[in-house]
Amino acid sequence: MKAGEKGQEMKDQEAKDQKMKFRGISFLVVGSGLSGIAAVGLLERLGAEVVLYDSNEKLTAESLRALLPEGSRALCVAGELPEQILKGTGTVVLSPGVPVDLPLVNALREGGAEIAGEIELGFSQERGRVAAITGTNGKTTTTTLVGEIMKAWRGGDKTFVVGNIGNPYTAECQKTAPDSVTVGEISSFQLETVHTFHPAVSAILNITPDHLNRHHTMEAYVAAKEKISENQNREDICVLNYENSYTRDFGARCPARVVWFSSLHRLEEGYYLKGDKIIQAAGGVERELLDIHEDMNLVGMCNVENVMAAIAVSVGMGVPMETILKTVREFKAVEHRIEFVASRGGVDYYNDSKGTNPDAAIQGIRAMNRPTVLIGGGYDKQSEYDQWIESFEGKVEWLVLIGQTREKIAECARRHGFDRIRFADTFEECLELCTKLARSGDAVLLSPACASWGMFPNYEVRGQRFKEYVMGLE
Ligand code: UMA
Repeated sequence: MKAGEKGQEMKDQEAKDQKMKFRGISFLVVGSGLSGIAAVGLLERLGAEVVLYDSNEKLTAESLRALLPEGSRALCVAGELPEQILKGTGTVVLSPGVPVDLPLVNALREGGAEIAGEIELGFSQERGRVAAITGTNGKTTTTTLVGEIMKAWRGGDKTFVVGNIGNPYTAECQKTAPDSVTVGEISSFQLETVHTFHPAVSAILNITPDHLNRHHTMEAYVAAKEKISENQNREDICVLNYENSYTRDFGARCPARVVWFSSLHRLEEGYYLKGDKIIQAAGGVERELLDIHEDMNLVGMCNVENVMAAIAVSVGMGVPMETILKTVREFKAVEHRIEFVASRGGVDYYNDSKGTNPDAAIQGIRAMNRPTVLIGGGYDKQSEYDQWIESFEGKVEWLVLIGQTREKIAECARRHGFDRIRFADTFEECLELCTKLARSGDAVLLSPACASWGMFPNYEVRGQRFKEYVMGLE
């Protein structure tokens, strides 16, 4: 038998063993969004018995079934969960948007069910190495950049970019191989349900208040983020931001070897910004890697931090520095993250729809270098807006507010002495108003400091609508 055939035989055997492990075990997948549907797909491919459940009473068993691939044997349930399923479930796979402290989840837990999620399930099938990135802001940009670096190093067919970025881990994990790399954008929601997840390199970019309606306290939110490295050891790496008080504190407790990055301080070891240059300091030797103006197409200090983190993660994964730097030089902004859309009538339009919390929106406004008409407001995540308003620093000409939070933000702005505020009832009205208010030389920035829910299904649709409007302007 040739070596290739033997390898294939071993792979087939492994796949059979995995199927045996799952055969007959009953799984309850909660949530019929992206994550839930992909989880059902994986579990069925592994031979497990699956119930797909969604608590949305507007859905029906038929509408859930229509979301599944043809031939799926999963039992579909919408609305109320029958008692016998509640009691007879072995493992529950929660979608990230389902809170882990719901009465339903507590009842399942008390009934003896194990609670897992997309990341845990995907990792159970992982055969390669994993780099995992979390943080309140910058996750998508950093994950995308690391993904591009890995593709340049290992090739597109050996690189999988998964998780919160919108591509469920469970859809890709079976394609992984011993020489493949998985790059995961992992949210705090997803980290709440990991148990054995063990990345070779992890990163926490920053932690600032967000999602407090879900996690309730800052302590719980921070604890969820820290779970990214709970199974790591000194052979693994955790990349941390030296300038964030939460991540700096975590450095002392982190089970992995810490690699720091800093935009403000010179570091003995790690990556830091010196003037306009990103420096690598290692073993007493300093190397100038990049000029942040000449070698980067991304704007804002947040992106300098993202690039430093991406370099640190990639070096940790073993990528040669030349491959990393070449990719960074070619990398353009991620969609919806301080994305330049177009110039119309002398006004530059920027789409930062991913600015879904005050801290992310601060990065957006900081990146502007001219008078700005700013669009804010949306779904109420019980955030505080004071620091965001303070970050306007005379740059914001008008604040145009939409959505559930508009009164709360207006009140906060007035407390800080800012009253150039206008309200709009619809997104269209808001966009037309911005075009009227902006003068040649100004910027219009959609960076709302709030989630889009209530007016849009997600921030992508909000950003897309903004871009369509701008592109339609004369
Ligand atoms: N549902 C229930 N019971 C509940 C709550 C929700 O049955 O108590 C059902 C809803 O009726 C709906 C489904 O669950 O049918 C939605 O599940 P979901 O909210 O987890 O959404 P998915 O489409 O599965 O997308 C999820 C992530 N969503 C959230 O975390 C809210 C996506 O992140 C992620 O890309 C995807 O899995 C793949 O991993 C989005 C997100 O908004 C981008 N993330 C937050 C953020 O970035 O701030 C964390």
